[in-house]
Amino acid sequence: MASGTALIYDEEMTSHKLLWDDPICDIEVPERLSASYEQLQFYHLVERCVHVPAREGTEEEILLVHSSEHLEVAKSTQTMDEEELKRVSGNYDAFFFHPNTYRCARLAVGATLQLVDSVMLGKVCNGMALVRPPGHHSQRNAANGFCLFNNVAIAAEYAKLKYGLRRILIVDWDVHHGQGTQYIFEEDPSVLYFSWHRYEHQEFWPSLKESDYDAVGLGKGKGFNINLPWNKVGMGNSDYLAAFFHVLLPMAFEFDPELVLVSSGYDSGIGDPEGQMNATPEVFAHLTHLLMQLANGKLCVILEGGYHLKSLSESVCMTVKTLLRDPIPQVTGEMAPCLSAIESIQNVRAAHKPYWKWLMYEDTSFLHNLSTKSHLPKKTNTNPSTDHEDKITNNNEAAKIERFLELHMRNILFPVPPIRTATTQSKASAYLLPAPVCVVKEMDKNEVEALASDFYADLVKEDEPLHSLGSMLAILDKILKKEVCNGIADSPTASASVGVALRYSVRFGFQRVLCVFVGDMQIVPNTQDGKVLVINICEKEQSGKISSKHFISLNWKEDADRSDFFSAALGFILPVAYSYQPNLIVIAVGPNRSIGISGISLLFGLLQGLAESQILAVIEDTDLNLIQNVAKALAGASVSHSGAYVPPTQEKVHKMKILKDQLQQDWKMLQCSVKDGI
Ligand code: X5A
Ligand code: ZN
Repeated sequence: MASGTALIYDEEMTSHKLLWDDPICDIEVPERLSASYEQLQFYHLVERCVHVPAREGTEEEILLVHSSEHLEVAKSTQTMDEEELKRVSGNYDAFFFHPNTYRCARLAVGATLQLVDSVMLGKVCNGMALVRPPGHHSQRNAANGFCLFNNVAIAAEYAKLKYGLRRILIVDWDVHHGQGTQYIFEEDPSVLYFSWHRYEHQEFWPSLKESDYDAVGLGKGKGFNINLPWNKVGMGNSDYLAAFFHVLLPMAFEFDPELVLVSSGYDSGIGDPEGQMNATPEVFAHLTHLLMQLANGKLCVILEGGYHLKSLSESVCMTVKTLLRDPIPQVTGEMAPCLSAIESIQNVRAAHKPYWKWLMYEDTSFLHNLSTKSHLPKKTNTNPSTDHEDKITNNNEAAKIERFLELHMRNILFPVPPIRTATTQSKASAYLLPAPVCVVKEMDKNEVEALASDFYADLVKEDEPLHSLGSMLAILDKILKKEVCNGIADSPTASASVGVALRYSVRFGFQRVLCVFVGDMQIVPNTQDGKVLVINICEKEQSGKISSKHFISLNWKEDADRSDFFSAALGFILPVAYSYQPNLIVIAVGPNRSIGISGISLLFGLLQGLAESQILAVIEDTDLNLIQNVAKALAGASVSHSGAYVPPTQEKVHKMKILKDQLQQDWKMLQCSVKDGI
């Protein structure tokens, strides 16, 4: 199993620069690359990565995507004087040539392919390439939007050819539409292309009809092109996360890619003059983390845009830190997508309904951007947060960016516990648990009594209390002291142990503890004060325990081997959890589990994006396979789910909808349509 993160950077790519006045192109500066790299050095991230050298992409590789005419024009610019360069540049929409541009563009291609090779050959698990010029606007026969060769598109063709890959996902989180990439793969079902982009009803560059949500691909490629147009500026963390939960991730899990490439533009981040969006650097940690759950962790991140040097470089650092599997900082801001974002999400889901099984039973319908074309009548109880525009105009831009940086610095420098995963399962760990799992001693009778005797009496039967608490308390104590990040405790009575764990952590000072219980749960902890949110995943509705804001009963029974739980995990549990923003997560796996190991490990993987990855697992089952998989997921090893996922039945989709309708007022990240919420 590959581990490690590759970093590719070659200073020579800073030599490509604008030689004359051009107010459109003058933001694409060499400092974008050097500032990002220097910030990585500042946070000591460079030395933690595997250094991989760049190389020049070969002509043959460039021709995988581009015409020989295009290659020849590019090649011919090497010996041109300034006047000629200016003239050739003028043939394209927003591009400039420098005598070294051709060389840099070949290095950008080669760096990207080096990254793909490192990941595909198992030298590393994932990585990032810092390249210039960027690629995603570049087309078969044309430079465009600062891009000469389409680095990511070439990488996808290369991976198909060299490694025989049949399913590649390209996630384009740059704020511009990668129309070049769309054109290249429009008819290709082996490449799923997702792009969100500032669109403003076709007002924003490149102002194309085919950037809208109804461009779903052509011919055999129908359904494999996903456009999520943002029709307002000011989109933020919650809008981006909602797009992942309700559009990209379910499609990506159904698609089941063998490799994920990110067209990683940070002009979608706060402060960027092009994007005018509000997402903070932390959100890129979350997006990265979520994508790491796919393709067995094989994730290649390739730089595209990003023009606010500080925002860009901090976001690059968040991305690389996450690839290195550091804990994920909490996202800031109210967790509720805005109305315009929900409309876009609703429209793209409706457009894709014919092509994706997970959408088959969803009742999607087009909204056609009512609120943004003409204004929706405003009712008093607006469900989604109001649109961003008012907020933005009222806010002093500079003060806003100052605030984000201050919060961000606190976030990125937060202490990382010296040990990632702890367990008390010494016997199993000796030969079964993955290496980074550290074995700690259970608490003995006296220690348990000293710590918890005043609040377990009603939870634990007299003759067995210490047995069930020693392991859990030892791990929880280490998580609370930040000596470890997460851990697995075994307990013969999981519900009782969890009851004690919740009381203990609330008394310790945690304001929000998320407790996910898989299996039959005997004891419902007191959730009245909102300091605990329980999600109980079980086979049957338990009598008298109907869902309320802080106790959610999710009845879900899976087939033995094939998991349909991904749809509930992505479309329900994650949105609720992100809305709640827990400080600690307790996941209990009890008896009579209704979901399989694959679903459970997915849950552990996904939830690590929350609570700074502080998760306590309490496992009643002694199934070693289960324990091993949970340990792997907690230790940050990528878990293979390949082929395991199937779409949910109509009955389950229906049940989920009822629950969503009931809870979306409280947990706003659940919203993905506006027609009945407002
Ligand atoms: C890679 C990238 C933007 C081009 C903007 C032209 N290109 N107005 O972000
Ligand atoms: Zn861009």
